[in-house]
Amino acid sequence: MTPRTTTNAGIPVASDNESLTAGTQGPILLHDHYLIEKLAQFNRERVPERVVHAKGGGAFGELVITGDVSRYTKASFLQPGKRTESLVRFSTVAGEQGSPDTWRDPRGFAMKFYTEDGNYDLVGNNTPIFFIKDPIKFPDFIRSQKRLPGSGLRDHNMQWDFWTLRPESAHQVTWLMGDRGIPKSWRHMDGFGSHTYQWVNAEGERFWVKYHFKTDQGIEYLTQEEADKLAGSDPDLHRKDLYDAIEGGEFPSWTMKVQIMPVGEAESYRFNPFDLTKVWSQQDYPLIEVGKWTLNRNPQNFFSEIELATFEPSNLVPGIGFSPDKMLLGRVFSYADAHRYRVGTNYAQLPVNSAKNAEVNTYSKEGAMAYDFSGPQVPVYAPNSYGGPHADAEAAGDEGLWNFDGEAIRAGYVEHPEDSDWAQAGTMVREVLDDAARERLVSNIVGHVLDGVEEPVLSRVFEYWRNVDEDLGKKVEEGVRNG
Ligand code: HDE
Repeated sequence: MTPRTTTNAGIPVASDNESLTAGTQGPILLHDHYLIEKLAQFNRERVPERVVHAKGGGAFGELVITGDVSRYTKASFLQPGKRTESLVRFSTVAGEQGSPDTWRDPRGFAMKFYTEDGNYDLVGNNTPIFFIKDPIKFPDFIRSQKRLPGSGLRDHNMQWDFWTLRPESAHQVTWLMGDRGIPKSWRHMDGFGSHTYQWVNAEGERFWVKYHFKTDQGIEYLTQEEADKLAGSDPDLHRKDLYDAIEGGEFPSWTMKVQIMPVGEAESYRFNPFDLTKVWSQQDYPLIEVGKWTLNRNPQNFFSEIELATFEPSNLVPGIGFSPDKMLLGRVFSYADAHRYRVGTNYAQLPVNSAKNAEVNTYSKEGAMAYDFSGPQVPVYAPNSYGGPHADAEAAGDEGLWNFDGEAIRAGYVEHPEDSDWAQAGTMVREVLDDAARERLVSNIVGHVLDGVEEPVLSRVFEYWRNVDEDLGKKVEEGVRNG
């Protein structure tokens, strides 16, 4: 026997097929409140899409710590043998909700760990670097990747105008235009925390850390031609691939590793270790295995568990802290602000976002859709004499502080000996890519530039790639000139 349809208030309804009218051809009656409820609710079914990373998908899983990094961090969920429930949302960056999964773009790799010390969010991408190094550029950067103000069309000339005017973008653009720019699926790509974070161990010693999630499925990518075809025939390819893999019991996993830098080495390192457009060489700081992260449960409801899922770099648990990476510090404000706007003041009370394995004793009160509340005996202010929650600096850890001084200034990062906007991109082209990958990189760049890039941007594109690598630049210019 199927359940009875009711109104939102649980009252049985007469029909889902006929509206209430005066006689068979009379006017619809205003007191057909069920008709009104259905139409009014329907008008309000969408929340604003994410201003970036709008198109995505996700799943639940768990992190199991198989290594021992206790000498670097006291974070409880990172101790040997610990098992922590997790949520991930993968996404593209510039496309709107209806855009194809196979557009060339970095992929969001947003992880939430429901730890006993509260939710830890590691909101990364499938690349270890980013296009810019100061958050003040982010709105400009994103707008240059989206749509022209007049026609509402995407525009490669606008993209290259921005990139060639901000040379720090070269490393990330080299990644983007190469094979990693279009992963075959979310299961076949690595994830990165990207930023430098701080780990603090039980003795209060501090380390700089970078996170890597190496796919156990192997790295696989789509060529531009394959991706263009699939954008039309199967625009939700990646969302479907992950869902079907998990439904079929083929649980994708990643091996979590970290690079560790003792805080004292940062100042003399050959690259500025806080500059998000740079990586730390794995010769200098080898990867250390931490654990196994497996996805093994699909969402029951896409809207409530994935569309309304919120991740914030400010959700750090004791034993993990911030770093002088300005991009990370800019994000600390932006994400919770975005959630208050997009989902609502009490977004953290939604089941998918709630700290399900920790006790929440917050003084946040009321606000729209307040669903959770403390008992009447709990004071709504601190300090108080009536047993209300108290802040505990010891438990909170030192939030990853660091030494700094100086008057307020607007400046770039301190240049380290080998810092340059081009060096690491050039190293990647010459030492990481093989001949075939270099050829595909040239062809992807040429194809992208031929689609609408014009002077004065065009000459800057050729100079940009010559700065990355002389031979690459030459090939790009030849390809475009003969295109
Ligand atoms: Fe984001 N980013 N971002 N971003 N980002 C958002 O938050 C922002 C950056 C990333 O699946 C927004 O909830 C600023 C780097 C992912 O729900 C917003 C800056 C990296 C997701 C925002 C950056 C990311 C977002 C939009 C420059 C990789 C999707 C909606 C300082 C390390 C998370 C939202 C999900 C989403 C701000 C740069 C990754 C607007 C200000 C670098 C994976 O708050």
